[in-house]
Amino acid sequence: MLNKILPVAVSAVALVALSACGSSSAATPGASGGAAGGKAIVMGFSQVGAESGWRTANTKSVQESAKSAGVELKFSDAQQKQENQIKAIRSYIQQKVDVIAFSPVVETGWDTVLLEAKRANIPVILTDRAVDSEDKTLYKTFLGSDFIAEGKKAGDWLVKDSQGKSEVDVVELQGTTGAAPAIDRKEGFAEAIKAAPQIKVIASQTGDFTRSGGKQVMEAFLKSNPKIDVVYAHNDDMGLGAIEAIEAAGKVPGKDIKIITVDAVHDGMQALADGKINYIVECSPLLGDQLMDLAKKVVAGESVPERVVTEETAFTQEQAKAALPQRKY
Ligand code: GYE
Repeated sequence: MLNKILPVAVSAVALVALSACGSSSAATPGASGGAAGGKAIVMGFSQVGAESGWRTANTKSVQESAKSAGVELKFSDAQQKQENQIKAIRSYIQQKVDVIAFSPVVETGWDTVLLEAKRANIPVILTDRAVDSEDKTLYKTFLGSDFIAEGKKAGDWLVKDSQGKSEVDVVELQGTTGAAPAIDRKEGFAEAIKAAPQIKVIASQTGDFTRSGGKQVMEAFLKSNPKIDVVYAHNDDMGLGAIEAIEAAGKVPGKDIKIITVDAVHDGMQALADGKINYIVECSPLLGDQLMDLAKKVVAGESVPERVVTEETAFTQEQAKAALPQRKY
């Protein structure tokens, strides 16, 4: 939107300057695009895709915050493909944007393009997901959740819930293969359930963070495993897909098979309040305001912390009922 508005606004100023004919208008230097006079920061943002409710809320947050912070946002959706993100970043470098922000779909394979940005003197901010790179100078800061802690919270709840039980068989629906939240949520959960040897992960596969992926993988799990006690899904959408598969198999989600998910987006919280999910670990998608603040600082050459961690909680069914009316996403 701002992309379109800005050239119009600039040409309007240029017109005024022209019609002022002869008088040395103070508006002219600004109109010709000089850096002085509070020119809006231009941010190139490469989003992962539109795979989940979380992602939709995150995109909305970034777009709204850019608008209210007066940041001109160039936005592109990579449809969950790394090659598309690399293309978008290269095009932002060519366009000489002031700052690049992106949420890397997977952790590895970014060094070359990030080096190109660094050589062009364009600062990079990682938002939501991390990259796995030795070279920490390739980006200024990383804003997002602690995904290992999220996985631990999910596991801790299950350890408590499994007290006194003889064997608890878990199937895991993993996020996108190679993505930071998939790797870390798996790791944190595995760490926590070590405390209860009766908990066993009997199957674990990716559902790509989508509802349809979660449904498909859960259908296959149900066919090949006669006893499933718990589903641990790396996000709400895959958990919601699993609910459909469980119901289609004639079982009751939340009772016959317990479900733990991560995110706490609206549809997940509704299913939790309805008793179909048993526990949700929150992961906030509302990163826009903090991202714009960091961008302004980075562009101004101010120092920023190399890691900014999002604050989050977790919800039981009762807590979801109480929280739902005030949820923003
Ligand atoms: O949990 C999931 C989304 O990177 C934290 O990506 C994000 C994850 C989120 O698709 O729903």
